[in-house]
Amino acid sequence: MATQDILVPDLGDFSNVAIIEILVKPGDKVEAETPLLTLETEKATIDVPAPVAGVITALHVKAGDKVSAGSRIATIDVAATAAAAPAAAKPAPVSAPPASASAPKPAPAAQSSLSATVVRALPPINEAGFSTAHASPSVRLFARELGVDLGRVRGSGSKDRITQEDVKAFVKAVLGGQLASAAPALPKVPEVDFAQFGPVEVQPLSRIQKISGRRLHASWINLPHVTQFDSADITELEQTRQSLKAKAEAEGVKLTPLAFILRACVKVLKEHPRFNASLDAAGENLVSKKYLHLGFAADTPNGLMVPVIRDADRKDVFALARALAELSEKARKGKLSGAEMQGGCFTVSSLGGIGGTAFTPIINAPEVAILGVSKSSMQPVYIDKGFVPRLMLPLSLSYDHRVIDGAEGARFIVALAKALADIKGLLEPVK
Ligand code: CAO
Repeated sequence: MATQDILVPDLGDFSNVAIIEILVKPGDKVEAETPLLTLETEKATIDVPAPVAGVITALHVKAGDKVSAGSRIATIDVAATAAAAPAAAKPAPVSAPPASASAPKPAPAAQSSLSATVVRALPPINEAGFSTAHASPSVRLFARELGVDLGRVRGSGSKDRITQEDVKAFVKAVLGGQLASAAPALPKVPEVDFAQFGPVEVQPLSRIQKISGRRLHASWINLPHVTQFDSADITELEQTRQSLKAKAEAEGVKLTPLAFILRACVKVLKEHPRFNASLDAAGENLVSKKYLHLGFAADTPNGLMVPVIRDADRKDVFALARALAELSEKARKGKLSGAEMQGGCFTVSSLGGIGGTAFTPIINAPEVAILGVSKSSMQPVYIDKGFVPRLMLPLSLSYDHRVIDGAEGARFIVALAKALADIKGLLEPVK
């Protein structure tokens, strides 16, 4: 047995870098350049490949450990021809190769029939989505070999990183019929050279617009949306809000209608727990959440953001108003942390401060429903054989029809309108 140690190669400016995935185990036979583990720097993920062929006899690190150039990561029993000096692995390219360089290679003639079946069954690779997917070079290579579009794979690693297991699970789901397979690609919008019709100016979308655009599009094409409309009588709510406004302001809180709307959502979500759930990746199980974090759409100079109010069910209207103000201020200043935008169960998008009578909000998937709120207005309402002026708030509830039936959607919005009309209930102390 001729063993040699494998060391972390020169990592340029990086040191003390976390290992996020170990790709081999003792006893594995590896070729030179087989990825052994994946490191994550602040800027990218890097695979450390085997410098020589052989059999891994020991691993000296585990996922989560931090390493620098020269750290011993594994011992390998090298093939007889290999050099016996300690081997420093050569890092794989730090970032994904550009789309053009990574175009799929023609399938070798000897490719197994399984791979060929997989490639035929899978949806075509969308290069834009593939290149921006969060995955290490080895996972990218693996996905390329199988013809998997990484843009469609949901990552289970830290920061939603896609692992090799996620790619395998995706392939299994497609082959098992749980996910859409090689359905025809979406028809393309015609490409037009606008300059031929008059002067134009090209401005890049902001990073946030690109991210939210991709998510909205994913939701729009993957979730069967239904939007249910209703309106709530908020006459008493508004009178009470006006009477409490000064007191709230003295405590530094701006009491807007949205705080009451969020409180009403909490009450109704508790009575309709199916709305506080998500489908799992395979679309086979409903994951019910035993917590209640509410997202709300905020219009910011950089684009649409959705801050999340944690444990909204433990907050009264004043605490909700305070959280709304703090998070929307942070959103506008671009100071929201990642954690402040994660974990939402249900989202409210309020355009009531601007105007409009109704709109059809897009669900913030994988949530299953979203409430759109438009501008309240005085309306003649027929009560006790006569028309009376009431302040009516238009509501639009979009839901995922795979999870919510139409009757359930209607029950939810009716219950919400009832909760909004009951100001005493909204101001009850939080249990
Ligand atoms: N009907 C009538 N008036 C309303 C109202 C409604 N439904 N909702 C709010 N208003 C009023 C408020 O009472 C306030 O007036 P006063 O100062 O007289 O009380 C005014 O409109 C402005 O409210 P606001 O916008 O400061 O506060 P808010 O709590 O209603 O909303 C926030 C906060 C962050 C949700 C909001 O500023 C925002 O960004 N909305 C846009 C959301 C969005 O873009 N959604 C679309 C997403 S999909 O593309």
